[in-house]
Amino acid sequence: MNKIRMMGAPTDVGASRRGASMGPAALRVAELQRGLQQHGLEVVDGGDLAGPANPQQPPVQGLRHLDQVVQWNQTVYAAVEHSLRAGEVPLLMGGDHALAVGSIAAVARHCREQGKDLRVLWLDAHADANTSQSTPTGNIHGMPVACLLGVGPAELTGIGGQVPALQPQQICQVGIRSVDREEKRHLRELGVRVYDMRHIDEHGMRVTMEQALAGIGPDTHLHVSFDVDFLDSALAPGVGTAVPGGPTYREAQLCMEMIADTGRLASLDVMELNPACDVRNQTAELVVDLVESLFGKSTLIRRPEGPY
Ligand code: B3U
Ligand code: MN
Ligand code: MN
Repeated sequence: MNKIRMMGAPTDVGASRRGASMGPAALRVAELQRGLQQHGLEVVDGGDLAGPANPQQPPVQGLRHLDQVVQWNQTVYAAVEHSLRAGEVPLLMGGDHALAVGSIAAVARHCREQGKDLRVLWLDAHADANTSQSTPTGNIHGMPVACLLGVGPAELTGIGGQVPALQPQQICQVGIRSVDREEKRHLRELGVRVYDMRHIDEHGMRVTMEQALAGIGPDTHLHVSFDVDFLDSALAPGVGTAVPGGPTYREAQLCMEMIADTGRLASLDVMELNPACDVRNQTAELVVDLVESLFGKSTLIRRPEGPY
């Protein structure tokens, strides 16, 4: 595994509930860097990126804080691109999930330049495929998937220089259990592969992840965009928009371990951790535990020849 570069994006401009801006600090307090280093990984903490404050304004034409979201995304885009160019594994610590536009646009550009096959795994309770027309809230953290697929304000869809940044077959969602009515139609029209909680209930996490990871090969760059509200809300209260009925601790561990087994994880977003909603930093500690698994904490005790 190449050197991992942690970078914080301490903002909540894409959300209406405040607090995700404290996510990077909570992950540092929960010792993310040391947790990963314990497993022999090289990890640097590049500190926090800077951007505009949260003006706490209402949405304008269905979009809250568009200018601020664009500025933060441009900064994230540049930082992730720089890290990938240096041969590192960028680990973006959000911050709200609107910043996945900049992060994934940078990864997509890098993959185009390097001739790599990009696959994005979107772990989330929400589909994040709203538009300014369909959004019930105006919050741009409910829109990054649509933006990456070319549907959204030009200032966001154009980040990275190619619209759309992603093709629908490159992204696959797992854990989804809260989708707005219009958003559901978008998802179908866009052709995004969604493994929702119903699918996990019926088939189990193992089969679900086998399906989600199918086709990953030696030339794949696997990007994981981990919205912490993916996890069951009883387990992970430290998020702004908690939804019950998510993966259990064991299911989440298996999910992360199966991703690690591919050996193709090359970039990561850890988003929406909200310490203002957490209890004694327990969600941050759980996230550190899961991110360790994502980077192969338990690989040595698994059979070396897995199905991936
Ligand atoms: N779908 C709702 C709720 C939501 C989406 N993402 C988060 N919340 N974190 C919306 O506002 O678009
Ligand atoms: Mn999300
Ligand atoms: Mn979410």
